[in-house]
Amino acid sequence: SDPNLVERARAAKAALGDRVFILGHHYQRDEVIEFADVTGDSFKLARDAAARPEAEYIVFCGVHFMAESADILTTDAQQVVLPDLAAGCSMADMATAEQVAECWDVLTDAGIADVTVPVSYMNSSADIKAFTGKHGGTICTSSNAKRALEWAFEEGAARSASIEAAGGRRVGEKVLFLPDQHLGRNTAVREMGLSLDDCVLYNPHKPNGGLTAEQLRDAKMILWRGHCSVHGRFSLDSVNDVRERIPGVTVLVHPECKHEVVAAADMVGSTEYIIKALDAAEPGSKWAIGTELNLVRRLAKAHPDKEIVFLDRAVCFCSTMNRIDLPHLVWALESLVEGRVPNVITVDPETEKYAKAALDRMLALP
Ligand code: CIZ
Ligand code: SF4
Repeated sequence: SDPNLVERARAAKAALGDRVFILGHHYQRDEVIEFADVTGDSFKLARDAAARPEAEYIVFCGVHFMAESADILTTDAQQVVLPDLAAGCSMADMATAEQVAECWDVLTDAGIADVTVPVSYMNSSADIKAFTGKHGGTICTSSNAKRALEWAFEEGAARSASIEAAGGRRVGEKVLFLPDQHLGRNTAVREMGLSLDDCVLYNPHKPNGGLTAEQLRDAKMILWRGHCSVHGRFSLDSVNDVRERIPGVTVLVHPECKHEVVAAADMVGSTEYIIKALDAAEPGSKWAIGTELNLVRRLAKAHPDKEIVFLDRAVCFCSTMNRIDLPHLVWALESLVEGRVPNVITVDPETEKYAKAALDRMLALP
C-alpha cells in the first residue's frame, strides 16, 4: 500500500494515543488490519471495545451492524466511527424492521406467536436485535448457536405449557431464526437432531412468507430467508473439486455456508474456531477453508508450514468489508486529530434498550 498513507495513518494514530481504539474484523484488508489494536469476530470486537472505556473514539473497521453492536455495548461517552458508511452487510439488510414486524403478525394470525421464541444472529441490524429482545428472544453467534437454540426451545416449551395450564390448546414450541437461514438450518440439523422437514423457510417477499398456517404450526424452526452473499457462494462442487485437486485435504467451513456444503465438509466452525484449528494443525497438513478470502490469505501467510487454500477457485471477498481501505482509515483518523468526529454510528435509546436485553440474554446462556 501507498507508503505515504501508511505514514499518515501512523502519525494520526500516534497523535490520538489512548483516545482512539481501532478494531479490525478478521475479514478486513491487511492494510487496515496492520493498524488494528485488536482483531476478532464481531462479538469479540464489541466486547473488546466495551473493555476500553477510556477510549473516546472506537474506530470500527468492519461493517455497519458491528458498529451498532459496539455502540450498544460501550458507554454513552464513547463514539463509534465507521470509516465508510457504505460498509453494510447484505445479510443484515435482508431483514428489515418492517418485514419482521409483518412476519410476527403472520405468526400471530397462525396462532403460534405465543410459543415462538426469536433467535437472531449477531449479523443483524440493531432494529432486529431490538425486535428479538422485545419478544423475549436471544442473540447468538456462530460459536454459541446451539446453546441459544437449546435455550430458546426450552423457553418456548415453558410458554406452551403455561398456555395449556391456563386452558389453551397445546401448540408445539418454535424458534424464529433471523436472518441467516444457513446458520439456523445447519445448527438445527447438525447439532439439535432436527430434520430438514422440521424447518420451513419464511420468504419476506411473499404474502404470509409463502407459507400456509398449517405449515407454520407444524414447523419447529422458522428460518428467515436471508443468507451471506460470500459464504453462500461455496457449493458442493467446490468441495468435490478441492478433494480431487488436493488428496488428503481437510475441508473446514463456516456455518454460514449452505447445508450441503457443511454436510460435505470435514469440520465446521466460526472464524475464531477456524483460526484456532489452523494454529493447532500439524505441519504439512492440507486445508481448504470456506470463509472470506482476506482471512484465508492471512492464515495461509501465517502458516507457511501448512498448505492452506481457499475452498473455491473463484475469489470471494466480502465487498462491503473491503470498502474500508487505508484511504478511508486515514481520513477517519485525521478527521479525529482535527477535532471532527466523522461517520458516528448511534443506536437510539429505545432500540438500544431492547437490543441490549437480547444481547444480555445471550451472555447469560448456560
Ligand atoms: O460472516 C461474517 O460476517 C462473520 C463471521 C461475522 C462475525 O464476525 O460474526
Ligand atoms: Fe455480511 Fe457475509 Fe460480509 Fe459477513 S461476510 S459482513 S455476513 S455479507
